[in-house]
Amino acid sequence: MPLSILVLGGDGFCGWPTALHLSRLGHAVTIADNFSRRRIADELDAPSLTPISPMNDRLTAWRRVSGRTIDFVELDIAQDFAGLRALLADLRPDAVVHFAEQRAAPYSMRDTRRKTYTVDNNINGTHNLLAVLADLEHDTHLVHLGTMGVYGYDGDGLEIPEGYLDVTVEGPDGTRYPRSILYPTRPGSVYHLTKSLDQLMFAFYARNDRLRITDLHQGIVWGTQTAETRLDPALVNRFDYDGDYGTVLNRFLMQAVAGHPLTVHGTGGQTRAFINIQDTVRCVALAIANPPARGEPVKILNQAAETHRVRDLARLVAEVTGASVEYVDNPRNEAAENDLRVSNATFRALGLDPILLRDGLLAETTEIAAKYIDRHNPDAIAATALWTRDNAPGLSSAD
Ligand code: NAD
Ligand code: USQ
Repeated sequence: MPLSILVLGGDGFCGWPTALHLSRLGHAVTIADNFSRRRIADELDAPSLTPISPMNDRLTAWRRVSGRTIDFVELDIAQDFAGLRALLADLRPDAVVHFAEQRAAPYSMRDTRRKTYTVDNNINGTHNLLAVLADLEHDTHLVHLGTMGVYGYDGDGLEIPEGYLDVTVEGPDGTRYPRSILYPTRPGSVYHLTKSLDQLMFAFYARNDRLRITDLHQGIVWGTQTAETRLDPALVNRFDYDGDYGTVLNRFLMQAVAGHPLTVHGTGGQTRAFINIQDTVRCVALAIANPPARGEPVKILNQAAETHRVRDLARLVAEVTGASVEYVDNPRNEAAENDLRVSNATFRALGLDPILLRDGLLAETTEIAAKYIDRHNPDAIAATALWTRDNAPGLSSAD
């Protein structure tokens, strides 16, 4: 059944292809975005490697190739509460997909200004949205893009469940109390901290106002294009490669094309969860089609296809492309080595058959990087945001 869907943050890397996919499925889609991602790219002198058209041109191209219309509203959901309320009151959407947050961990750790910006933007935006949804009582399903990183990365091989941990606590008289608790968070950056705080706000509004909420704990997204963004050059998705917003695998692929050594942080022993952008859009559509019932706890799904160790990724990209690998001082404060096992049972049960690295799409992303490599700023490649002063180059934690 066609739904009315509002995509917050629909000009971004995940939001834009998701909006197109939902439109192609026949839903009536409206995008709201404040263009902060484009402004921060200018501030960092690191525009997307792919040329991103103005929103009007993107939407005109979509109308031309699909015959479908997507509406757009320029709106800051963290700053303009009245505007957000008016939009939701007018649209009465069946679902809101919430991508509209500052999402780079390094950017959130740059300095106090970026730390407070990230908290103000992400926490106010999410809370404004929840407060409006509770006030309007339209029974809108909220689908939020969360992150695997809230669980922390010092795992010892325990498979991370989908959001909740079933525990039994023994009282002083020996009585055993079963509880289902939110999996304890262990954020590794101010950005990941905001995602952990989001979780508490969702739990509160699901319980207090019976909001229907799905929180998708997504792994690191790689790739660029989807079936819809390939349809016209003006629809191309963004490709961030800089030290703040470039995610590790896309960075390695771009670095290989640029003739830059692959920048492995520390020993490269960090294990992370990954998902291709094409599966991001599929998962969001599946989540919208399978909402929780009113009064249910927040539905938390792990949105990840596979896990990899960073040095193994570098080795794979080096083998495919002939690039060299450089082990650089880790600017972050993170475990040097960790294992990671993740349950993605719900999406598997809903029919997701995810794209894996071995499926050959690395070559496609490399081709996109090669096509636009002349647009890159070599000064933007290095990761310069330090987690603590102890991470300054040449200093080890023993210094
Ligand atoms: P992005 O920065 O490319 O897109 C975010 C969009 O939201 C941008 O267009 C930005 O302008 C907009 N935005 C930010 N604050 C806003 C505000 N206050 N009001 C209106 N619009 C605002 O990021 P992305 O990679 O598309 O990530 C989207 C979501 O998915 C984020 O919440 C992120 O935490 C999550 N996520 C991303 C990844 C990844 O690897 N990219 C992985 C896991 C989770
Ligand atoms: N890394 C390198 N070399 C690089 C860049 C990164 O070794 O050049 C390492 C980092 O130290 C880290 C790992 O690769 O250990 C992943 O870094 P990343 O920048 O790809 O991912 P991260 O900072 O975790 O953030 C990204 C998105 C964020 C999302 C998160 C999902 O920017 O929005 O929430 O992935 S997750 O990691 O599962 O929490």
